[in-house]
Amino acid sequence: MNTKSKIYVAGHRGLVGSAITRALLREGYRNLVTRTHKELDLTRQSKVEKFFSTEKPDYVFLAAARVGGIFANNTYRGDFIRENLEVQTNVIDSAYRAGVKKLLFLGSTCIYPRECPQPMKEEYLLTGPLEPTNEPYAVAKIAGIIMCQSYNRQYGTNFISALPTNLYGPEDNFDLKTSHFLPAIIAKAHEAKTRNKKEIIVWGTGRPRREFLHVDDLAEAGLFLMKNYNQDEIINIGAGKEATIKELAELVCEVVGFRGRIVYDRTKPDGMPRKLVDVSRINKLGWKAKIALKEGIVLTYQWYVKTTADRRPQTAVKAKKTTANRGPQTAV
Ligand code: GFB
Repeated sequence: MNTKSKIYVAGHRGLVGSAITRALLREGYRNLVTRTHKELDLTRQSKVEKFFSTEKPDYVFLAAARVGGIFANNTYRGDFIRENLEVQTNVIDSAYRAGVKKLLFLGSTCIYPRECPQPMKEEYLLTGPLEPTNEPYAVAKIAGIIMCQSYNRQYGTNFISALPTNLYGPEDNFDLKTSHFLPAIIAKAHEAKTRNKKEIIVWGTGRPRREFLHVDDLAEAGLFLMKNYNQDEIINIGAGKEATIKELAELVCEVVGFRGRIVYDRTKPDGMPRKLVDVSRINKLGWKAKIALKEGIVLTYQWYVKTTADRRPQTAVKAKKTTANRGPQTAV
């Protein structure tokens, strides 16, 4: 991949795709191809085929997906499996047909077994039952990985798959019904602080442990793998550190400046007990995460206040249609 290569970033407006686009531009890549969801619906096979046969990109970052937090995954189960299967099947197959030199497919660490030994090594995939709340999403993502590997074996393509841990950063979704944990707590703590509320509600017991990676680190890793990794096997991308939901919620409240109570709603699911990835494979290749968690949360909160929070004074749940609040379809 060189600065003149034609690169298609699928899902360039989402959390991941926008970070990859920023990283590519920072590194001098100028021949980027993007399409908004309105311009190209990736669930429509014939449209995707036409786009690829016309544009003929050299490289593809497949960052388009139907994504969301634990509630969205568990509620829109049919949409999550259908849309992800459609989008990834259309893009991967069209990329092969159009002669794309290399494609990066992004999975997620929630596709490892629910009771996976920790930290989760790449070889633990498909060794046990999945976490029920995100099974449809996980099955779709696993299908995408196997599809890339199968195309490599049968057609000689170079389609690689990486598994990022839980991500956060600018362009995240802050809608409380569909968002992931970190943006949800930022939005809740900010609203409580600005409205002088005494408490915020955090779902579950606070006991699950999560690892978080700033999306700009993920984008750097994505470019690194596009340049340096040509293997069939999946590869983890993470920070290699974890904390409990309780510790993380307290850290977010500290950054936001909310000093009230944190109340745990135990009627809500905890999801996977732990999800720490083993990052030794990517570390050995020469990539390491750089952005410390607290620094990353500060940057994300600043971005949220600047772009989103001030425009939605009513309630944090009724999100307006700003770039940050397009809900779970953001990346598609
Ligand atoms: O980020 P999150 O929604 O997804 O939830 P997962 C992480 C943890 O935060 C769970 C707790 O234990 C939740 O119970 N939590 C506490 C909250 N308060 C909140 C809140 O207000 N909102 C949310 N969303 N969570 C997802 C998968 O799992 O991970 C996806 O469902 C995806 O498929 C993603 O792969 C990376 O980390 O549990």
